[in-house]
Amino acid sequence: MKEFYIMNDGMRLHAKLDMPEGREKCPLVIIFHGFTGYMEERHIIAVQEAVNEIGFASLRIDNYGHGESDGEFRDHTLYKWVTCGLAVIDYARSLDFVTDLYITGHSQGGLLTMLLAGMRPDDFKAVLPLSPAWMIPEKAREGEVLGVSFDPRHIPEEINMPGEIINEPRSLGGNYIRVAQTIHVEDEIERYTGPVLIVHGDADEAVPVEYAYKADELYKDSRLVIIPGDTHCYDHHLEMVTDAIKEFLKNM
Ligand code: FER
Repeated sequence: MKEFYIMNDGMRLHAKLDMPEGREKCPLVIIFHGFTGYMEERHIIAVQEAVNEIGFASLRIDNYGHGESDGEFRDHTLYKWVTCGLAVIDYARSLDFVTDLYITGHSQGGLLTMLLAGMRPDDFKAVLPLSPAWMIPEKAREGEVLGVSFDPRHIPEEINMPGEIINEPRSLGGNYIRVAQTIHVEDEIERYTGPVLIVHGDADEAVPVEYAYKADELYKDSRLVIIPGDTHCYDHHLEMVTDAIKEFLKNM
């Protein structure tokens, strides 16, 4: 494992590169965590280990305002995550050993995966949004984030996130909402016509599984794997998630 920082406009993004055994050249999977998450979460490590096991390198990232990267949680927005994501892709493309590039992300990281795929449709052999929280922009326009309601036309300076869905209560700046309101995920779905694997638990308490069905319908070339009875972070059948990822990647 190699631990380092990728720079984006003077800010440090904490990164870990894990290589599969005995490979000189191989594909690379970029892996993003979700809202309030970080690269050492159980389900993120499981994805990393799964792809390494089948001969793919992995690049885990703590995104802006999360984990050991620079920036405050309160100040993060989807635009900041997108520009950091673009810097990570530039870095990954500069690596000599990389044959093909893949991108995956969980929840808000899954939404990020969908946005980046639409922005750079030629860069990825496939994209793998895991329980993607792609309702965030739509909900922000309707006046809701993480179950907290507000007036979508008069956005508060600060939203206090309750500690039920995320690990601890946290405060989020109004710019998060302002930015989210401008994003139209359907446009980015339309711009990416390559292979997609969507994985989602049908007892997800944070992102309704209906969004997975809807994304699967809209993508031109997607596979949907539903994990029966499982939660947002796959508390019950994480191995079904990693099996689906391995199976999909091995067939690329
Ligand atoms: C929300 C529901 C889910 C939300 C964020 C999420 C900011 C993301 C969860 C995750 O990334 O794990 O309303 O609003």
